[in-house]
Amino acid sequence: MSDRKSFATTCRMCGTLCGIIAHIENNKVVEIEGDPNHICSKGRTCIKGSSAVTWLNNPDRLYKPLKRDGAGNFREIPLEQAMDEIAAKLLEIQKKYGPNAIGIWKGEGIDFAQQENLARRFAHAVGTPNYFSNDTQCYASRHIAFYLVYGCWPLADYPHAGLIINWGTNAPISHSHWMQAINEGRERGAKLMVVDTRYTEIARQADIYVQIRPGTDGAFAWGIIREMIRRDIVDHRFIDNFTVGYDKVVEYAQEFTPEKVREITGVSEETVMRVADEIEAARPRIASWAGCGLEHHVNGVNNIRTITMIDALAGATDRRGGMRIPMGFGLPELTLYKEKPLMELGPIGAKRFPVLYEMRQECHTGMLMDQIISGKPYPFKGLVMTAANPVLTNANSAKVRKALSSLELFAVKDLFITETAALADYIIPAASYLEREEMFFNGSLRAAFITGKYLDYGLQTEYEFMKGLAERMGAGEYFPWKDDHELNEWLLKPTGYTTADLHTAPGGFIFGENPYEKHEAKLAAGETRFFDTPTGKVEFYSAHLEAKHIPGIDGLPKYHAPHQLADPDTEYPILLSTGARKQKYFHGRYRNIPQLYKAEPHGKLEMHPDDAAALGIKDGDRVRVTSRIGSFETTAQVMHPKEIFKGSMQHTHGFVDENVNEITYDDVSDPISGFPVLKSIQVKVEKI
Ligand SMILES: Nc1nc2c(c(=O)[nH]1)N[C@H]1C(S)=C(S)[C@@H](COP(=O)(O)OP(=O)(O)OC[C@H]3O[C@@H](n4cnc5c(=O)[nH]c(N)nc54)[C@H](O)[C@@H]3O)O[C@H]1N2
Ligand SMILES: Nc1nc2c(c(=O)[nH]1)N[C@H]1C(S)=C(S)[C@@H](COP(=O)(O)OP(=O)(O)OC[C@H]3O[C@@H](n4cnc5c(=O)[nH]c(N)nc54)[C@H](O)[C@@H]3O)O[C@H]1N2
Ligand code: SF4
Ligand SMILES: [Mo]
Repeated sequence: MSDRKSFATTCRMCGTLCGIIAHIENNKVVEIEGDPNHICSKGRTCIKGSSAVTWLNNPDRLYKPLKRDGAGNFREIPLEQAMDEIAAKLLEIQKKYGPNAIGIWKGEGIDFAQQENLARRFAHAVGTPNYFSNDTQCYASRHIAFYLVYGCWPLADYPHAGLIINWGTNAPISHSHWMQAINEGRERGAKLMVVDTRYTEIARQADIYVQIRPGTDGAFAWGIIREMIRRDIVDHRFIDNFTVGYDKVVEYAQEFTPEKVREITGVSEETVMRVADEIEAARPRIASWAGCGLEHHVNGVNNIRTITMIDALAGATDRRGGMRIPMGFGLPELTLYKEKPLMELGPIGAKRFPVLYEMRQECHTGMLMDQIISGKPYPFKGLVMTAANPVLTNANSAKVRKALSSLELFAVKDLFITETAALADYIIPAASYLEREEMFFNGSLRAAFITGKYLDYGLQTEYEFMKGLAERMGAGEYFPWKDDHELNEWLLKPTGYTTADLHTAPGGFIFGENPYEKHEAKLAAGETRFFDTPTGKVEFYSAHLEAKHIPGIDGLPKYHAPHQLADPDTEYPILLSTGARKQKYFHGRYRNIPQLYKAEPHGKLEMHPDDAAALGIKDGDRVRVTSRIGSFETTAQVMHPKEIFKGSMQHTHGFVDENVNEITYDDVSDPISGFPVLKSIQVKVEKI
């Protein structure tokens, strides 16, 4: 007899957090559909969301901990024994090499909110500052850019916008439910402008599509700013009362004449004028979003700072239809950076990338690999990793494999034996997102979302895993809550709400209103600080950043040509962009969902027909791609001339047989964020 039960919850097959209804029979998920009551996704899902049924019931899923034996084979061992042995080994390493010789790394599989903060808490609880995550290749660069300018990350108010600008992002594929809000705005008359090096799914829908030379968005943005100043279509009231550095902006922008912009970016003079026309018509209702297409360049942070300055100059900041300033929820701090900062223990990367550490408290995953191998400046020997697969996702896969294989202890928590888990000493099976209660918060909509433990296979949640290790390592006092549920009640306590309240509206529990123009209210109340930056104002110019004395970086986000243009390597004449998202996959994930894998089993090298012809390559030919880091083989996909910027190619990551990270550099990075240049790798391509 069927005992079918249905629960409204949040999809975690990617980070977009759509609302789903999970239908469960006999402790098994049998169907997933969209939750029409979810305030953002409104009933829509994507193919990954519904394919979770196949993924979560996959016969390869792990239910028993595994330990590698002397011969290199994995054998099942009891959970308690695995936890005891991992904790004992971590303690032994700390005793032998120092407390900072261990660390924890969380990946995109559990990104954000409490799961991320739990990993941070765990590190500091057991006495090491070494917390790592996928965010040294994702998001942190944008976070730094927006926080430098606004002290927060303002969110696009698409439904009320007059002009929507998307830079280096492809929402229909990467954040499909955001299209609801974009379309809502467009139905009300908003224009859509897309800036991308490739003619993407969203570019095909745009009113204005700007094809730009990779890594030059900053120059284009300065050209737009120059034209805004020339036409005097900036918001002087906002600028005078709420910003610093405008005079410097006016002076520097003069360099970026339309002719110069065309030379640098390949974007015509007419396009700059057309964009200024649209800004003039729509201001202040300008809502923009920067994707990871901008952050994976050597000048990423400054390019993002520049494009977001357009919004502020147009007066869009915290205006209806512009860029909403999010509000907090007053939750208690789960991390221990205040109680136990542990700076004296040298968080890895904090010296070389001080802004990354100061603004994100991220240790640097690329530098970790070097440190494991070299033992310098201090030995690093034990790593706990959860929800990540860096063998496929970090730059320079060969180095990642070498480093992770040489650890004295490498413990991985995952649902599957991934390419990375295969290198581990221990693998602990992970509970999935339908097997734990967790919360998500949207500060722009002031809404919270809650999930529940709707399946139970006796598997440890992330919280139970970290609590279990911390207790065995003598740091149990930092994990006093019995389980995720108790932890969530503690987190909610100051808000006056309980998890039961949130469960009344799993598709979005509204805490209250997030009013527009909060800076105006502050001014009216006589306050002098309006934004959470060092000056309390929107900072076009950051004295704080300038004082870091990073070579080549001053307070204004000046445009610097990316390395491939400033100092081109003639041996590797083609510019390879990597990692454009595929609808079916999520980074290294979901090739084990047969119906998705069958449709797209292999990665392909997208190229312009002229570049293909010059290399004697035809569509479908096998090719070898080589950079100074390594090489890999794949299949050529010759595009329509409009589809990709001539001279550049693109290959998505996450494919085992065509692993593009075999050739990505781990040693060229944005000097502010430390991000590797995953969108600008110099390569050569030959037909095999
Ligand atoms: N289906 C699916 N969805 C995902 C993911 C996934 O793996 N699969 N990953 C998730 C994660 S973790 C993230 S961070 C997000 C990322 O989401 P997005 O930021 O939307 O990333 P992409 O869809 O790859 O789009 C990046 C675009 O930038 C373009 N680009 C490259 N270089 C430049 C440049 O110099 N200038 C400009 N203007 N454009 C450039 C590329 O051509 C590409 O179209 O996606 C998330 N969503
Ligand atoms: N060349 C190139 N490389 C890139 C990028 C690029 O654009 N170009 N993009 C980068 C970006 S933006 C990102 S975010 C990173 C992502 O890189 P990773 O952090 O490595 O992300 P995934 O490949 O999604 O791996 C997530 C793992 O978590 C597991 N998992 C899923 N749910 C759970 C859970 O609940 N608990 C646990 N313990 N495990 C779980 C999955 O099985 C999977 O193995 O990749 C980066 N890599
Ligand atoms: S976009 Fe797809 S995978 Fe991502 S949360 Fe929504 S339904 Fe899930
Ligand atoms: Mo990401």
